[in-house]
Amino acid sequence: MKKINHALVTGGAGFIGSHLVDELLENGSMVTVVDNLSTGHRSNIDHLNDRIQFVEGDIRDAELINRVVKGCDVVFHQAAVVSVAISIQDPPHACDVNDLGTVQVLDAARRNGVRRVVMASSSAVYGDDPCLPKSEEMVPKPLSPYAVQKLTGEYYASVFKKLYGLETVCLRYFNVYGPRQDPTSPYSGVISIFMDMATTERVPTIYGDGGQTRDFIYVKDVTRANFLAATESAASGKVFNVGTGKFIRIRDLWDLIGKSSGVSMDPVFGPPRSGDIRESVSDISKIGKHLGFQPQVELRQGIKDTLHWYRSL
Ligand code: UD2
Repeated sequence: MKKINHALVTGGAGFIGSHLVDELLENGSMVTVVDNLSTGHRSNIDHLNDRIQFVEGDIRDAELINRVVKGCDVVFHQAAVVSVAISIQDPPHACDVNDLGTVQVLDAARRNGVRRVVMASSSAVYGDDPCLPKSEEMVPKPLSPYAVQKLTGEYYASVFKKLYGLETVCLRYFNVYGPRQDPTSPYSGVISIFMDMATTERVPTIYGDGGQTRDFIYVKDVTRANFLAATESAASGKVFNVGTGKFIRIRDLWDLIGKSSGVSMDPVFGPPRSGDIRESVSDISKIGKHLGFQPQVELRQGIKDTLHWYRSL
């Protein structure tokens, strides 16, 4: 297990990135954050102002990214256009950020002696494959520009390892939730939207019959997976699912959030969202075997903690 001396977190003012910064500081690392604040918020890292170096800037800016990566031994690449819907509305923009941006980050890393890059990938690469649970050996079937871009990032990671000896690890996140997830866009994570509805006593909409399943993982478990991916030697060159291996139906999720928040409201059912995936659950045996990772936060507990945060806003 290697220590992380100085980490660069791209997208470190975002939902997952900012929790990762918290985790790195708790583990005694120095941290630099680069974020263009397009979807991230300064408020996510305000509490760390005097403990990190924050650089407002874009990962596509080669001069900037080469400058900020200097002296870092690990890069956590979280910055991206994270919305599948936006990638469908504007594929060139999403491609520019998600692919060119990723190549700039990888290139800056290999030019400046970074030991390892840990990349945020997505369960989106599996598409709607009916085989369950989704395991890393399955042939990817991307269904959106976003999924293609995340898969392309994985291929670049593998090529940079082979060509330049840069250690890379790709983490395929399933549905991540927790404090700081922004509920304000219609494409925000469903847990953040349902929490917002529950705490303001508004009726949520369930798209379709609510029988679709998701594997929800608490953000702190995701940051721990990132930490292990950066420090365990067995991780280098590999792709891992980051999920819980458990699933819940969306209509049961609303019941759970309603119960936890003490509201009892029937949801409205709307038409299914186009391109919605029906079943999603991860196989986490690979990350368990190679990194010793096991999720620690049960959905019920994670929802309680997240609700506590939404109520404090
Ligand atoms: C997740 C990721 C996305 C991509 C994708 C890959 C999030 C926020 N998004 O999309 O980035 O990786 O997985 O497959 O993690 N729903 C409702 N009512 C609402 C909002 C959502 O019923 O108000 C449903 C929605 O139709 C879907 C489920 O809840 O069936 C989850 O939706 P989501 O947007 O949280 O995440 P998902 O799985 O579509």
